Amino acid sequence: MSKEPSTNLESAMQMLIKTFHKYSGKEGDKFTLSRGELRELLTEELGNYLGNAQDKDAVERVMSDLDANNDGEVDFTEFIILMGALTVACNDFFLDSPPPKNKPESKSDAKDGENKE
Ligand SMILES: [Ca+2]
Ligand SMILES: [Ca+2]
Repeated sequence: MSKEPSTNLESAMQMLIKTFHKYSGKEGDKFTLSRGELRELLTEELGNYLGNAQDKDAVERVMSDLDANNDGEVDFTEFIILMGALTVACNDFFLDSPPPKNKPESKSDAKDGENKE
């Protein structure tokens, strides 16, 4: 049933699924995230993007935003909506700021040798 992912995007999709189940299986319903599981996922996996996930109110807000069917749990569909929204936010941020490195078309950088990290 489970095919091996062969592209980056397929791997990313598998990672989303794996990550969700890593946390959703900890307590209660194995296929949904409770508040506690959601907080853990946000803190462990998205700490850089959601710096305030420690904040209880922030988790509550994310929870009530995501919980479209109001059952107090975040299912995979609801989780994917969060990931989609976050990815859009990251993309907006990326478009607003110049890319820090790995620019494919940089002619002048090659000579000064200062851009090694
Ligand atoms: Ca659960
Ligand atoms: Ca729900």
